Amino acid sequence: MATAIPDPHVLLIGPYDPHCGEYTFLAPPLGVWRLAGVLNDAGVQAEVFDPNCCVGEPALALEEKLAEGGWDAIGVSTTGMTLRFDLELAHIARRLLPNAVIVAGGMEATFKPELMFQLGPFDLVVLGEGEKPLLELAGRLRRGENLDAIAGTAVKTASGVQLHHQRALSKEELREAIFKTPYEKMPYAAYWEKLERFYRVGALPSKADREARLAEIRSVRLITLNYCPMNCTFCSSTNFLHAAQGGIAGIARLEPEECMAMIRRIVSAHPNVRTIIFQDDIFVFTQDRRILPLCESIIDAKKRGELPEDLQFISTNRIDAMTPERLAAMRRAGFRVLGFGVENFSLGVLKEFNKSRIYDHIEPNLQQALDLGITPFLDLILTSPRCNLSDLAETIRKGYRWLLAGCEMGMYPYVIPFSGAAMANDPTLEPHTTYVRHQVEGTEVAWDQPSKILPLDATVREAILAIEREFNEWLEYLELRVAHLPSRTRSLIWVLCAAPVLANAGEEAPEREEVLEQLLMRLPTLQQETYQELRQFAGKMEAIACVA
Ligand code: B12
Ligand code: SF4
Repeated sequence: MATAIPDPHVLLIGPYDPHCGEYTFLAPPLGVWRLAGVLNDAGVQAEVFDPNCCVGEPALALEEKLAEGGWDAIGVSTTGMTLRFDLELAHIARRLLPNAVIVAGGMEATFKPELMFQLGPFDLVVLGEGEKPLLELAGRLRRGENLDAIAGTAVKTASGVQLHHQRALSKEELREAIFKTPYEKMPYAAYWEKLERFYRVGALPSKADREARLAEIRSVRLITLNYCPMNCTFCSSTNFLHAAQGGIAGIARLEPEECMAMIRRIVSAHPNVRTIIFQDDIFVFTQDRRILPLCESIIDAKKRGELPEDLQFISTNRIDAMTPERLAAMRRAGFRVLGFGVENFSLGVLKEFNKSRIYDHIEPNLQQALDLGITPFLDLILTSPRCNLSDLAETIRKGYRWLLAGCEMGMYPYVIPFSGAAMANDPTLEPHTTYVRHQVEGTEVAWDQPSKILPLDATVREAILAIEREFNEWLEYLELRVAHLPSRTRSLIWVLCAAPVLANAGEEAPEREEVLEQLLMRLPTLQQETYQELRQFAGKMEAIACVA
C-alpha cells in the first residue's frame, strides 16, 4: 500500500504546439481546463500549465513550475499533431519528479495507449473523458491505495497493456463538467493580446478590417456536445468515446437554456469577447430541436440587454442540417460564420468519406447562407485515397468558384491518418501511407508516425505532391513578406498551384493568370516593388510546373 496523500496536487499540461497553431487560431486548451475545474470543485488542488501561453521557453517554464514542488500527479494531454512535443514535456516531468504519478490523456493517448507506454514515462494512460478517472485517481492517492483497474485507464502489466474501459459521461455528468469549466480563470485575454501582436492588427489599413480581425481574435470557445456520430472515414473524433468505452457511446449535449447559462457566464467572465465559438464537432443535427429555440433565446437576451447586441457566434455544422428557416434564425441571432465540413465537391469522394448524403445540400445551402450575409467556412480535403484526377479538378474548380463567391476555405492536400480514424486502420491503405520520423527532444526516443494517405492512382498522387511542393515554396516566400496569411489566401495558393498541373493533364481548371490576380488583390499590405517581385516569382514557379 502506498503512503496516503491527504491533499494531492495535480498539474495538467495542455497539448504543446511550438509552431503556435500555424493553420488556425490558438486558444486555451479546453480539455485540461475542464478537468482542472472538475477536480477543484471536488476539493483537489489542480492547476493548468499551458505550454502555448507561458512566460519564456516552455520547457524551462515547466521546469520552474515543477520546481515549485508539491506535485503528486502530472497529467499530459496529447494529440497526434502535438505528440512529439507533449512527450518532451512528459520526459521533463519524469526527470524532475521521479516519484510523481504521470498520466497521459487526450485523443492520441486514448487511441494509442501502447504507444504512450512505449514512448513516454507514464504510469497510467486515461482513455476518453478524464473527469471520472482523475477523480478516482485523486481519491486513491488520498487514501493511499494502489492505482490498479481504475475505469477509464490503461496500465502496463507483465503480460502487456491492460485496458479498463469506462462509460462516456451521461447528459447530466457532461453538463456538470461543462458548467465547472473555470472560464473566469482561463487566460483568454493573454491569447488575444498575443494574436493581436502576431496579426499586427494595429497596422491593418481600415477600421473595418481591424474590427473584423478583432471579432475573429476576441473569441471564446464553448463545447456543448460530447461527440459527433456521423462516422466519416477520415475522422478520428467520431470514434473517441467508443474507443474509451469499448462500445458505442450515447450522445449527450446541452439544452438551449443550458447553452444560454454558459453564454451569459462567458460574457461576464470576459466582457471584451466579440465572438463565441461553439466548438462542437457538429452544432446542428438534421433532426435538431435545439437550434431554433436557442436562436430565439439569444435574440431575446440581446433585446433585453442581457447580452451585447453585437455578440457574434461561429459554429461548425453539417451542411445537410441547414434549412432556410434555420439559417435565417442563426443569422438573426448573430451567427456570422458557419463552418461546414464539405471535404470535397466530388460525389465519388464523398462516398469514400461516408459523407455522400451532404452532396445535394452543398450548393443550395452555400448560396442561401451567402444571400443571408453569413460567411460559410468550408474545409476541403483535396484528394482521397481512391479519387481520380477529375475528382481533384472538380474540387479545385468548385472550391475556386465558391471562394470568389465569398466563402472562406481551408484546403488540405490529402487525408492525414489520425489515430482512431477508420482510414487510419484500413490495412488496404497501409501501403499508400507515408511516415515521418520523429524524435523527442532531449531523449533517444524516436518513432515513425503516419503522416499522409496518398492517392492510390499514380497520376493523382504525383499531381498532388507536385502541387504541394509548389504550395510550400509559395508559403515560404509569402510568409517572409506578409504578417498573416488567412485560410482563404492559402486556399487561393492551392488553386494557383493546382491550375497548371490539372490543365497539363487535360482537365478543365481555373486560369492561372486570373487566380494570380485574385491572390494579389488579397495581399493589400504589400509594397509596389514586392508585387513585381511576386509576379516574377510566379513566372519562375510556372516555368518549373510546366517542365515538371
Ligand atoms: C477545439 C478544437 C481545436 C481548436 C482549439 C483547441 C484548444 N486549444 O482547445 C483549434 C481551432 C485551435 C484547433 C486547431 C487544430 N486542431 Co483541433 N480540435 C478541436 C476540437 C473540435 C475540440 C477539442 C475540444 O476542445 N474538445 C473538448 C474537450 C473538453 O475535450 P478534449 O480536449 O478531448 O479533452 C477531454 C479528453 O480528451 C480528456 N483529456 C484531454 N487531455 C487530457 C489530459 C489528461 C491528463 C487526462 C487524464 C485526460 C485528458 O479529458 C478531457 C475532458 O473530458 C477537436 C475535436 C474533438 N471533438 O475533440 C479537434 C481536434 C483535436 N483537432 C484536430 C486537428 C487536426 C487540429 C488542427 C491540426 C487542424 C488543422 N489542420 O489546422 C489544428 C492544430 C492546432 C495546433 N497547432 O494544435 C484533430 C486532432 C487529430 C489528432 N488525432 O491529432 C481533432 C481531434 C479533430 C479531428 N478529428 O480531426 N482545434
Ligand atoms: S461530420 Fe465532422 S466530426 Fe462528424 S464524423 Fe464527420 S468529420 Fe467527424
